[in-house]
Amino acid sequence: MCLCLGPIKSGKTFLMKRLQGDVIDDAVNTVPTNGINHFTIKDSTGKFDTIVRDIGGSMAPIWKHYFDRVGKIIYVVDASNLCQISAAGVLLYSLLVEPRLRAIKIALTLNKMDLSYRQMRNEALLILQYSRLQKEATQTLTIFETSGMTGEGVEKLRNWLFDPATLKSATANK
Ligand SMILES: Nc1nc2c(ncn2[C@@H]2O[C@H](COP(=O)(O)OP(=O)(O)OP(=O)(O)O)[C@@H](O)[C@H]2O)c(=O)[nH]1
Ligand SMILES: [Mg+2]
Repeated sequence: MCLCLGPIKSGKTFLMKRLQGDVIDDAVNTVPTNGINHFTIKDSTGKFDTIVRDIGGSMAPIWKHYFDRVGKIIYVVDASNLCQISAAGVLLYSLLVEPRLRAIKIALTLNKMDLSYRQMRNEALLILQYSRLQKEATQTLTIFETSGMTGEGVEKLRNWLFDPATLKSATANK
């Protein structure tokens, strides 16, 4: 099972809609997720699919109830929200120290990269205290730069989700 987590309004639901292949236009508006969305994501050939559970940022205090049998987490950070990035790092740290998540793969996703006032990758990683997190992490972290709005980085994220080297551990835990 794969979870999609991150602070409120970081763009999780929007990004999952994009990954699922929903039509994104001006009419697509997301509402804050006060619960869980399930998205069916297909691989690039369209032959295989997997379910991603998108849990609202407002539910962070109870994310831990959904950690059993998790193999992967897509952790979404809003790179345009300077005030939120360091809090996102603290929240990520709380996942890294969770015993049930010790051996998982994490896609650290710097999102909303279409916005001109976003933080650049290196600055965002600095604010997240990434090098410190990485030293302590037992998990494998991979960094992505994405935009649910333009679709940037979305195919790379899809390939990570279906990477044969990591898929086995994720499906074994399904
Ligand atoms: N410019 C830009 N805006 C985005 C992007 N992704 C999401 N947004 C906007 O950010 C807002 C929040 O997006 P959501 O996908 O609902 O955020 P969320 O992380 O699911 O929020 P919660 O469900 O509250 O945890 C919406 O108004 C989106 O239109 C993006 O890549 N670029
Ligand atoms: Mg949401």
